[in-house]
Amino acid sequence: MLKHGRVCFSKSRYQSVDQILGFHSRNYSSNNVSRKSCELLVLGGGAGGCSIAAKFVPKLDKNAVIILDPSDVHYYQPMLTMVGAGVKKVKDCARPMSKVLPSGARWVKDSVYEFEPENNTIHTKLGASISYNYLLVALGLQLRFDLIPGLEEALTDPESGVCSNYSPLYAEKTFSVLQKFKEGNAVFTFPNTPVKCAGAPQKACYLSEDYLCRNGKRNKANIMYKTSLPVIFSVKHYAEELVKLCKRRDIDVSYRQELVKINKDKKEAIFKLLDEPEKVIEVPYSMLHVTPPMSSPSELQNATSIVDSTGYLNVNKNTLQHQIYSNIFGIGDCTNLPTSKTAAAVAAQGKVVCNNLLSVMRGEKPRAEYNGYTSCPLVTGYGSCILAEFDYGLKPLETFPIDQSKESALMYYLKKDFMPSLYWFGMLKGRWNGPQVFRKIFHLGFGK
Ligand code: FAD
Ligand code: UQ1
Repeated sequence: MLKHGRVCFSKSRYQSVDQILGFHSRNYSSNNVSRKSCELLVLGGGAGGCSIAAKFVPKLDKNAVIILDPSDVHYYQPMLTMVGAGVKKVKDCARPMSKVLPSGARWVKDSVYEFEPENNTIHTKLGASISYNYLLVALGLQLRFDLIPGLEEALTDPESGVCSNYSPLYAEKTFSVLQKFKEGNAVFTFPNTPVKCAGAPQKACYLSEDYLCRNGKRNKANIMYKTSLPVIFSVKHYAEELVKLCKRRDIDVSYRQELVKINKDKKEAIFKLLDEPEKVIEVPYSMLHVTPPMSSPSELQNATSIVDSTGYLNVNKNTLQHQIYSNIFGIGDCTNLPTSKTAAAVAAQGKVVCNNLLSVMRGEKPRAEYNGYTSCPLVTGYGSCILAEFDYGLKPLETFPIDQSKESALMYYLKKDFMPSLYWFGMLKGRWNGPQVFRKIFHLGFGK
């Protein structure tokens, strides 16, 4: 029996951003038809869902692909880091969903509510049922700002000094907090849950530190990076450089500390010491950049027959096929793939999902294998970036024939100016499968 709990803070927030931006839905299927069916049902029209739908539309009959997503807006989330630094605006990250989804697919503007995998059917929030021959689950992550008492109240107060690049609602506030900063502690947090783009909390910290330097306020600021993790970054090759960078720039890094409460009126953040769980510390702040706890979407967590014990879609880590239901595949942040959750990882997973789903459709075994490739452009300042790329074994898998653990201006401009086009015109059109081809060329055919 599937459960029906709904705790989806992030979705309602996203819809209000849609309204702020003035994007209105059009060109989507009517929801008053209560039963639909299709060859391929794609749950989620984000980075993974949109790119896979774009790959399959030309291969299948017209209207054979249905994409289910409630959001009017598709966000290029990696750009939110640059929004927080004042380099871009939220409107630069946003496009109407109707314009990015492939035109040969049917978009149903609704949310999955309940799964019935044994009958190849899902049920939606608005009461429709959709049956499928094949299912792709690409639901992303749910932001849980609500789990930290005082956080939502502080985020919506323009004078609180509390901000977050993780939501399009608050990313521009990061820059306004920086502009208003006079003196005191600037604190950056990393929660005690899996997150998307595990480098983004650090990027916010480095860019803010650079901003304060360039604006003559650095000597009045005490910069603190407080992470729940025991290390600054999971891959040693990059972690060593990042630790040196923090020392050089006088960024005070504390490990195994989790933000558990905000006292907005006293401008105090309460952290739990994870290795001494009975202890908390109170940290006064002038600026507080929060990376919220995250989880897989509630609807997915409730579908106990298709998720693992942590609530993520239970897929084979190499083939991306579901561990129990052979006609279900997963991609991206909502899966239990043991790699860092990024759009770059999704791009590399896309080719594997496409090849393996086509094999299964032909009655063959899935043979393509994903190696865990993921990438995180760790922006370290206005004009510098460390481009981390690695695999399941946490071994560097670098595209360019240089040591990418060193800060580079080229990687900064690649991230700021090239990646957005690669995303909108390559990845979302189903044409970008990650940099493997270039890695092989740059490493004269010897790269993995
Ligand atoms: P998403 O792209 O989040 O898409 C999920 C979709 O599912 C959404 O459209 C949502 O509306 C929909 N959905 C949710 N619930 C339901 C439901 N019940 N029914 C139907 N649809 C639903 N990655 C990089 O590679 N490089 C970076 O530099 C980088 N920086 C980042 C910085 C920030 C601040 C953030 C927030 C992310 C960053 N990422 C980066 C991560 C990247 O954006 C994600 O990993 C990527 O978008 C994941 O793709 P996805 O398809 O799994 O999920
Ligand atoms: C990437 O493929 C990708 O998806 C489009 C990103 O998200 C925006 C990235 O941040 C990165 C770094 C990659 C990897 C691409 C190259 C060229 C190294």
